[in-house]
Amino acid sequence: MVAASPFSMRYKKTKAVGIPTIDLSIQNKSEVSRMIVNACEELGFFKVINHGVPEEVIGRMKDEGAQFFGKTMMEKREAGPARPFGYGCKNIGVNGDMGELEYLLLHTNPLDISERSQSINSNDPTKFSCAVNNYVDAVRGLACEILDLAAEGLWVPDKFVFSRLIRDVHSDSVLRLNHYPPSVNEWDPAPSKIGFGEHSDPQILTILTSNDVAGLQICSQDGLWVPVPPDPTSFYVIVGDALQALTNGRFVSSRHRALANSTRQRLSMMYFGAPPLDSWIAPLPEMVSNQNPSLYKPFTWGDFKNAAYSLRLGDTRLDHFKIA
Ligand code: GA4
Repeated sequence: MVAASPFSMRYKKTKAVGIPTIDLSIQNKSEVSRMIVNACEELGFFKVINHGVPEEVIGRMKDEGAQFFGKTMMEKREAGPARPFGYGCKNIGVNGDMGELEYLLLHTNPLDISERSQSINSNDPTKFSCAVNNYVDAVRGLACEILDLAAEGLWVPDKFVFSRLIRDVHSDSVLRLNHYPPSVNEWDPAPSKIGFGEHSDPQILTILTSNDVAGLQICSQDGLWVPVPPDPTSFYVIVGDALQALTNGRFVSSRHRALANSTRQRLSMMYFGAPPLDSWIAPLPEMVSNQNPSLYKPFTWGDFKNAAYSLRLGDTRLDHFKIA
């Protein structure tokens, strides 16, 4: 008899919920802004198509990722432990969270990338750093475009109020490549394993893509898990905690998780757009009124990040910054 997975008892039901798809090539920009605002308010999660990120830029980054994860464990460990940046296997963060995955965490600062490239692709470090820098430039541009449209849709007079934070040269943005090895085979149809546990992203905005293997799920408003169909040509956009705070709770940071239950390996790539460590995050004055008083105390991104790392992956860390 096959023993029940320790995780299977904790599963909530899954549900077919429509994930908004937003076509960024639509000429009517106020319509696009409106759709982005709706998606950020309802689910904090949506898909963008016709996003303008060149296929080769995505392809080169995926190839570098696949090449890295195909190395021996000893070679991968040369990239250094992911504390905070480098190669990680199963351990997530520093407080005992675990998942069925291995990953590469990189700061997006070009100097950090070029220093680390040597140990990640010693045959051709420049090829690796070029792939990462081009990818980061492209997805940062996409994140900024989405944030500017969101600001317009919210009727905030300063259109660049969000994107400025992640465009800053001192931005604390991060790139993450996750590799979920195949976890089941036809003779062992084991119950789903948690690849990366339920959580929200602490940053402003996440831009995610993957290969064509399923696994990502998002939590709907009524607490049901919604499977996200993989789409290697599109990007999924995830509202982070910092954007929820900046919009005084009008946008919701989306809780999500990844299952590792496929016969095929899953590779996903996430850009997490974050402000500089000393940037202040507080609800925008335009989002606050007598009817909607400020929900959060002002905090610096550095304070918030420290709180995130002192808590568990699944904790709702914004609660610690709520005004009582
Ligand atoms: C979730 C989003 C990003 O993957 C990440 C993660 C980070 C890590 O893996 O080191 C954290 C997690 C993430 C949130 C809470 C803390 C920090 C693990 C963890 C338990 C890189 C990030 O910035 O926050």
